[in-house]
Amino acid sequence: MFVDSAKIFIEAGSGGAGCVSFRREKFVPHGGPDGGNGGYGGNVLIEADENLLTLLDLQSKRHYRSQSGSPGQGNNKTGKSGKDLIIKVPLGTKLFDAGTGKLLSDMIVHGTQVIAAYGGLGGRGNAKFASSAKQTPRIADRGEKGEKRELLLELMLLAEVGIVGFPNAGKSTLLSKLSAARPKIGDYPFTTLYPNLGVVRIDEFRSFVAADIPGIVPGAHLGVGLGDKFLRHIERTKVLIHLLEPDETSLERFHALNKEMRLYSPELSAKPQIVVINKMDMPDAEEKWESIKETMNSIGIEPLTISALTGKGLKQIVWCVAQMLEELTAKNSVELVD
Ligand SMILES: Nc1nc2c(ncn2[C@@H]2O[C@H](COP(=O)(O)OP(=O)(O)OP(=O)(O)O)[C@@H](O)[C@H]2O)c(=O)[nH]1
Ligand SMILES: [Mg+2]
Repeated sequence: MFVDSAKIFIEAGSGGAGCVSFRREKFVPHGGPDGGNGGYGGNVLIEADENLLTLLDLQSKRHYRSQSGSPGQGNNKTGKSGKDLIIKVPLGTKLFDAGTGKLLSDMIVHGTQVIAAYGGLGGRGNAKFASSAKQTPRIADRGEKGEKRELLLELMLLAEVGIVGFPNAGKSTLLSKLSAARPKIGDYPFTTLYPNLGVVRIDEFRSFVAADIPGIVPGAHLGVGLGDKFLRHIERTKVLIHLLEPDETSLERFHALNKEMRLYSPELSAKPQIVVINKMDMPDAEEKWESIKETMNSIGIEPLTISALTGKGLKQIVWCVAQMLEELTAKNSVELVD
């Protein structure tokens, strides 16, 4: 199951209590205070892990607590620190404080760790309270409480390319032909119920990650179909492949999907798109193509044609995406120099 948001409670361990103790040795009648400090409480850490794909684990287990520090001991021995607790999340997870809504971190690099709740400090043992005026202190601190908070985690997939379209357009078929991903394919709408990722090879050295986004229909922003919740997974993409079936309503559908994206976020609809007419192997496709091309050209769009089923035209799409990604990278670096 694909889970892209979760709320969890985390609590870091408390510090161990300080110790009240006095040195006791034969022939030393008045040994001084030797109570050690308590150990630190363990922290709660969040770690980005490329092997995870969803936040499913966090939805089934919602409470997390790291170990507390051990109390200090006599002979000035500091208590053992509590162990840190590490919670792993998929790449692309954003961490928010659920109480304030503040973004704490964006976990995009494999292996990165952030401390989401600090463990408490250990309490001071009585040795720390000794002074010339008070040589036999019988007090020690309690350990400090560990931090606790509610965390909201939101996964936003990291893909450079998003494949969007109406249900049945062939998005999953296309992803399965371009990559090793094996999303479910079916001749009925809403076969795909959650986004799928695939790595697409351009050549020996280059590749990009593409996401197949479940079908969008008019009114998605109002919750029609699967709604527009999955559109957030293309917020980080650089290029969109807008997939259409070859029929009389292609242009209408093209505008309808763009409208849904615009309603979701103007930035989404401003992303560069490659418009692709799929299923060109169908018997009447060539016939319909002429009028589709004409209407698309009239609004300044030059669509590509493919058959995801037979593989025709797929190389061209990959090259076209590669070129666009390269141009965007070059453009960004020029902007940086400016
Ligand atoms: N003839 C033909 N059929 C295709 C082509 N691409 C996909 N199909 C068929 O169209 C149907 C839908 O394909 P999917 O890949 O599941 O479409 P989708 O866009 O992922 O659909 P949803 O997940 O429901 O949004 C399946 O029966 C596919 O076999 C194509 O190039 N030619
Ligand atoms: Mg699909």
